[in-house]
Amino acid sequence: MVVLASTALEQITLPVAPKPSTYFSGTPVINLAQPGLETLLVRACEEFGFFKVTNHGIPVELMARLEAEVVKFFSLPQAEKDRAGPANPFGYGNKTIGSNGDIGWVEYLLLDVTSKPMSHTSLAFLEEPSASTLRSALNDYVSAMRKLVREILELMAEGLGIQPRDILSKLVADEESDSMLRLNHYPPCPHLQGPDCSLTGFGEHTDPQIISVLRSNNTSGLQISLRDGSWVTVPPDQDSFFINVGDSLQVLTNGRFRSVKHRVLANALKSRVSMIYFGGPTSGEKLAPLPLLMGEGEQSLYREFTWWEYKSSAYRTRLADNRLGQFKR
Ligand code: GA4
Repeated sequence: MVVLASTALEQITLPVAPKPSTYFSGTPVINLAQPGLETLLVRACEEFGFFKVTNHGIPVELMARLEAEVVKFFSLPQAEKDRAGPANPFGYGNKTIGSNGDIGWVEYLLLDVTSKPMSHTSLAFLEEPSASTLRSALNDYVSAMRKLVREILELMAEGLGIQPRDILSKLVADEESDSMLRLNHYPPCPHLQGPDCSLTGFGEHTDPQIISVLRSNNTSGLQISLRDGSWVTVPPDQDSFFINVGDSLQVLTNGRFRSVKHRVLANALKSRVSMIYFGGPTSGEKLAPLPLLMGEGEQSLYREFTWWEYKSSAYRTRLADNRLGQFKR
């Protein structure tokens, strides 16, 4: 543990993590313009639960525009940002993650982007005229994310050989499908200049939803856990998206796809900005292994539960907890 005391009032103790490993060169890359990518996609979900998407057709200007708005927001005076908080779970949060004691070297905005247009359920500060450019960038970005997750889930169904093609994508395509956007800012952490430690920005966890789409600036920090339990650092790529298989997709595939454990380490010198779209189902959606994916005599690893049931139980856990454990048969 390291104690950071920036002022007498602000004292925080954060877990230290091993120094970031060298860059991992094995991240599967799925080129959306390449024919026959479905097989690679399925293999990536089985082996890593994680892959990078290139040739996605989303203009880099759209990503850069939201990033610039996000940087602008996090550059506001602390009192201004605090007006959008405390996150509960939506809103502005600073170092506190969730409500069960997790902390990290991060500040964030967590937004419920389920309804369209977004302003219906979002925070009051987003309604203010001063937030209009942020709101517009968010709306455009979220529309692009909705389309991308549908496309990826359709390719997954194709790769898995299950029909109809929208068997997975329809789960996130309903107007009421639970979707969130997380905008994270990991400030540089100069206390870290020592040789062999770094600070946890966002502790290890899996995402409860079906699928998550992450885009970050070119500052490293994201690590994923491989099957053998080792942690590797993913080289950042601001023009691509990184996809995580979430717990719900692990359940739907009866464990064939792996919900990837990941975390973020703070950087000593550069700030990291990431935006993550989480695609979940509607509250009442029943989650259980898809019968079409079950082999002869294959036992279901999980009991059936609704997304609401899973989400409410997830929100009572700590980041590193094994959330699916209690839903196993
Ligand atoms: C992890 C994935 C998403 O960031 C998130 C997180 C949520 C939160 O920040 O409020 C949780 C975390 C996430 C899982 C366990 C609980 C809830 C923090 C936490 C300790 C928005 C989500 O849906 O689940």
